[in-house]
Amino acid sequence: MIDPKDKNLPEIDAEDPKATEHVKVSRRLFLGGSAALAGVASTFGAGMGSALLPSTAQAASADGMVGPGELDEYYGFWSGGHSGEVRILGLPSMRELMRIPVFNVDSATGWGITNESKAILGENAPMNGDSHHPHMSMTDGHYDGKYVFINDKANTRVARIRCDIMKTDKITTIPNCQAIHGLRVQKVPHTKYVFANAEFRIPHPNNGLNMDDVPGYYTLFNGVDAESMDVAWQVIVDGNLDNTDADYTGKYAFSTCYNSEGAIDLTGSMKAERDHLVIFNIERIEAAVKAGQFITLPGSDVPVLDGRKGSELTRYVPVPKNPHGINTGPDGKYAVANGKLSPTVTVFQLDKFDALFANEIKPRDTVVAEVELGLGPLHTAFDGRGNAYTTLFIDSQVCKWDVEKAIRAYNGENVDYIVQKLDVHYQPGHNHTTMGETRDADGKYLVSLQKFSKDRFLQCGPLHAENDQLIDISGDEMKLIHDGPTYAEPHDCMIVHRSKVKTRKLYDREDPTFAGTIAMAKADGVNVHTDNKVIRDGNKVRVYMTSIAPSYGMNEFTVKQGDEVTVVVTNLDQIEDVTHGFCMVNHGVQMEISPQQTASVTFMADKPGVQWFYCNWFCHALHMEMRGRMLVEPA
Ligand code: RUQ
Ligand code: CUA
Ligand code: CA
Repeated sequence: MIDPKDKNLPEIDAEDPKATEHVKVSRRLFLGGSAALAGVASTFGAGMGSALLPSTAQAASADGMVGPGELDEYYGFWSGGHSGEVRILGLPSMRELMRIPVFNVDSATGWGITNESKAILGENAPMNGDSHHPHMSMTDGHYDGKYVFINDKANTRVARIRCDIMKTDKITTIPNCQAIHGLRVQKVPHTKYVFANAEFRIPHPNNGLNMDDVPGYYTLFNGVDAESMDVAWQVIVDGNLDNTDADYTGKYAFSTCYNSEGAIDLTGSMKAERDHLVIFNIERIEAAVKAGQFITLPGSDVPVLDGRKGSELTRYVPVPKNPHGINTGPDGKYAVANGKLSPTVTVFQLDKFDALFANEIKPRDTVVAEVELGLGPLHTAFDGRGNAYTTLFIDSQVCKWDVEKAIRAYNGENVDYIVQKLDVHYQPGHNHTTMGETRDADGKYLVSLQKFSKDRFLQCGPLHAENDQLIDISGDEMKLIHDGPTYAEPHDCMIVHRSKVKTRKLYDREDPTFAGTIAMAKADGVNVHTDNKVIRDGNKVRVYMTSIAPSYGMNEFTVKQGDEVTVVVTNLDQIEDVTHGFCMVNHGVQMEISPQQTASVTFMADKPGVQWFYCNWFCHALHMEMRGRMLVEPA
């Protein structure tokens, strides 16, 4: 299963007894060292970073078991739903490896507390979020390991995570709309745009003067520039926007709509037998922007184009009924819309879209199959062998079906297109296959994300975990191999082979996420990598300190009551995994400082007397002793 030549494997050769011994000795020294104490720190110089890597490098066995110390084959990126974060799981073990705070406050890392994270979040940013759809940037339809993008339905934002450090580095609030839901990337030729659906229709301008003009409400489809994270353009649509996907030519993106009725209540949004898929012609949108055929809406200068029915920028294809997920197959031939209130999926043949936009065929001529699978189809995944896997929410099943056979059946042939139905527990929403949203779909595993776990786990009160199940799809039959409880509420996930992801072990000292802090230090005449200094600037005090396990470069500093204090800590340790923290007791601040990182936090020194600060990331045998005093002189 694992290629020993895989560049991503640890540098230490597990077969080499000396290397393994080296690891053991280093680990013992590092975690247990009671001799040498402070001196231990200085023995960990540069070049020993690899000493802490696992000593074994076998991966999963065929049944999905990944033993202690063994590495997973895939990174899974899970949205955190209304927790607002993104989580990284290893597959097939389903072990949670990391959490990436995005639209939430994170006490452990100081996300939402540090100056660096506040600069990314924006001043006065809302600190809640609802993240649904994580998707990695692509080049020519392959994951390129650069970024993961994620929507925030709660506060109409799109965020970007840098995959080299697995931290959020940009967040954009989308103007003129409410609730970004569906999000996908342009797959080909590369991710120039992140496509983002604004779900809810609102009046324009939304100033309280036209709230009763419900037919006049509208919403917008957004193209966000993946590099600058600026909104490049917005397209007004009929109906609302639910999920979205893109094709493998780079020409089209398409979104489902469940409220073509334009209703403001539940009954109204279920009236029509068919809603629609709206297809966006990216080239025409770009040309229209270039030609200046746009308006702007109050409050932003983003070009806004009219893509309502009759526009040359869009086409509307009727689809039954309140459709939800839209998923492009890895061969680029078809996309599947999932019927939700209809037991059907609708299969679009993507190479017909050119003819549709040339007015040579009718919208429904792009549909090559519309077949029944079961109750409540929500999302579809693919294995790269011609099979599709659709979640059936109401039936609590995953339905495996053969796409080509479904097309033949739709054309009147007597073939059975359903391959297998597997019970899942319970009520699945999204599902995802390994590499399944790229050209590299490898058909090994399917993850089915269930909204309910009911009796699957020990009870923990009225609130239940969700249940993410791992299914082996490598053979002819789907086999359920793992139950994975998750906290509220992963909506979606995305599974990337580990060969696609290259992370840093230490920070680059010039990393842009804290470049502003280093520039501030320079202006103060401070080199954060060598200096321990206190700079007074009126009633603002900037405290620059280094850290090497197990001590800060400064044992104490003195300020006056009422000062605004900014503490900047630079972690000089060069050993992988030796992260320090900084917590000022009774001041509501703490943060992570990983090796070679600089981080800062600002607070009011409003209490006179001795105020202890300490390191809150376990870094050394003398971690408890890694502390110091802020001496606050009374006003
Ligand atoms: S949605 S359960 Cu927010 Cu992706 Cu379909
Ligand atoms: Cu430094 Cu704990
Ligand atoms: Ca509807």
